[in-house]
Amino acid sequence: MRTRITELLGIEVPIIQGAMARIADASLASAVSEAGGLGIIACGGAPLDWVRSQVEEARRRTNKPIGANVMLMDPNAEALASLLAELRVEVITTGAGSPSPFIEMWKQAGIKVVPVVASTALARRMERLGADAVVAEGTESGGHVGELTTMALIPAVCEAVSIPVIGAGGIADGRGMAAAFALGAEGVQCGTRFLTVEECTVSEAYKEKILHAKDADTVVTGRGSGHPVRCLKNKFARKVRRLETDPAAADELEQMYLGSLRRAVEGDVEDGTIMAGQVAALVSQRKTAAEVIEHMVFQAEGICGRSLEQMAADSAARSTLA
Ligand code: TUI
Repeated sequence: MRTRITELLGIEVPIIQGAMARIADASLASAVSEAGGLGIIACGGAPLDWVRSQVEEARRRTNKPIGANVMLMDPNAEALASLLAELRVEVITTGAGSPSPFIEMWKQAGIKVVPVVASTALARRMERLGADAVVAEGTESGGHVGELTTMALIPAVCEAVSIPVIGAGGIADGRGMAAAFALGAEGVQCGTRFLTVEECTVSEAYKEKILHAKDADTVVTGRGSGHPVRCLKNKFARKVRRLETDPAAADELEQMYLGSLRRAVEGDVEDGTIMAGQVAALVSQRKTAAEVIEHMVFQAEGICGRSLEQMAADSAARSTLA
């Protein structure tokens, strides 16, 4: 299957794995890449030597392109940006901020730069600074979220820029993929769908929570603090939401967040932050990364009637005419 995204990134199917901080390591990323998509090593919150070792491990496991993600609120972002330029991963995605200071360096290193955006303003700025594509991520996604829904954001970003757009947020199967392509995307990014795959090393307890989640089981915490995070409802999220109504509890909340993702990832799913998108409710089977990818493309092509590839070609033509 070819779209501007597969050609740009040197992959076989236009599906990229969302970066999931403390979760997406060489095991998951290499499995997704080996299956023809683009696997991404999530560097958020990780020490530099861990990042180096995971990129090296992914290289041992696959010869296909590998991506890495820089979470821009990470205090280590600058050092990480340089390390990734040195390691020459094929693709860098970014989140939770603007990667403006690093784009030039990454381009110089021959790396494809794909910022995740939650607004047309950032998408436009990224195109101007030389980004190769953008991920338009709606608020249905897990983790740090923007305000706009995927349904509103994808077409708005497609109209705002000429570089190809990857849709994200609320996409976990071929129905979501077909919808994203209908809105103008030429690729999709899925995070939550890959949480429960065999090659994902997150704790069994975390996987079980995703597998049993229902549609109304996610909540956004931290809206008041400027760091809105979508996660599954649990004891921890309920306590956070209670304290958020008390302005005097701001410091206590800050303390509570520290280490809360790590706790959930390691298995403490009552007293930690289980980041997940709204589509957790659609994820009820474990599968392998390759099975997820194969089924998604099969289902999306079944729905489209005409091929996804044609829809993407139409989107590409529209954007170059604009
Ligand atoms: O970044 C994400 N999702 C994430 S990052 C993350 S790690 C984390 N850990 C603990 C607390 C908080 C986060 C978990 N999930 N998605 C991409 C994304 N970026 N969504 C929204 C944005 C975004 C929002 C505002 C990007 C830029 C922005 O403003 C930048 C500007 O300068 O306009």
